[in-house]
Amino acid sequence: MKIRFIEPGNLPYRRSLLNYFVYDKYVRTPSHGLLTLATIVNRVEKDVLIYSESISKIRWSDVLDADVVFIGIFTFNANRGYELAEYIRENSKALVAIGGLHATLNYPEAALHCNYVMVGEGDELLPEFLECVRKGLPVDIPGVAYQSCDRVIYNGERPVPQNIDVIPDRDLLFNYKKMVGYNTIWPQVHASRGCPHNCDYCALVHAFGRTVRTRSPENVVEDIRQAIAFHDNGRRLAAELPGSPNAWRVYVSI
Ligand code: B12
Ligand code: SF4
Repeated sequence: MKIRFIEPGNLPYRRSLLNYFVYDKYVRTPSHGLLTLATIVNRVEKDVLIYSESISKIRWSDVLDADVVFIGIFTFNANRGYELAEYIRENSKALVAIGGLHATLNYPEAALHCNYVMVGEGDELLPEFLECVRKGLPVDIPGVAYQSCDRVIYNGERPVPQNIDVIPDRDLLFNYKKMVGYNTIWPQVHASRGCPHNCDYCALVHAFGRTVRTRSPENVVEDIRQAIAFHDNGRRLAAELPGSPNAWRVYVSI
């Protein structure tokens, strides 16, 4: 099957001199979640590629003949994600599935714009989902929601994955390698998921839970090593660190 992932862009909030440096214009760090999921899917499906609108334009001739298109949305890029999903549904035969934090928290809304909404973390859900599609079976598995007539059917939550030791294959993101020399693109490594706190305004614990799950130290160290190797195209991102012209700075989230 031909599988494409899309990270929708995030427009500047308002065009002005003050937001000249906002994300997507000058800070471009593509989704670690989609890179992780594409890496997992690529273990069983060979034709897998991600487009991030913060890195490149989407090559529509490539996307519109895909079998399945996965779109990941946060709240700040949800509208753009819905716009892309509708465009793909109108112009291709691809199954369109939307996932990510915003879709997880608002699956009835997301269901209006796609064939399937994927609720929660996709690491174990995506391979199961693709297995159903491959075999032509109904996708009635936990973590999936969809619109049927005027109702939204939701198959219920699935347990969060405990093994999150995945090193993302950064080559799966179209044009990423070409862009890494720009100092607005930071290497990202995520060492854990979940948060033990429960701040009122934060959506995260609803999606990832209040138990912190960690990757193994060896896996994180190897990821940092690969992140540096991938981003090291001769132009050192952290060359400005005092006293260490060849030092590296990697965004590690714990
Ligand atoms: C790293 C990070 C950044 C980085 C990179 C962002 C990026 N493009 O990914 C930077 C520093 C650039 C950044 C900036 C911003 N961020 Co930020 N960021 C994070 C952070 C710390 C980690 C995100 C992450 O990679 N998580 C780990 C991965 C594995 O999780 P994930 O992406 O959610 O993916 C998993 C699931 O959601 C699901 N999934 C995701 N997509 C899909 C798609 C399908 C089809 C399926 C099946 C599943 C699926 O499966 C994945 C694997 O399990 C989160 C907080 C957090 N801990 O999550 C905030 C967070 C995402 N940021 C947030 C915000 C608000 C912003 C900004 C708007 C801040 C601002 N005011 O400027 C900007 C937006 C910039 C932009 N265009 O991206 C909010 C979003 C809230 C919301 N409701 O959407 C968060 C959740 C923080 C918070 N607590 O509120 N951010
Ligand atoms: S991730 Fe959310 S719940 Fe956890 S400390 Fe930060 S704001 Fe609070």
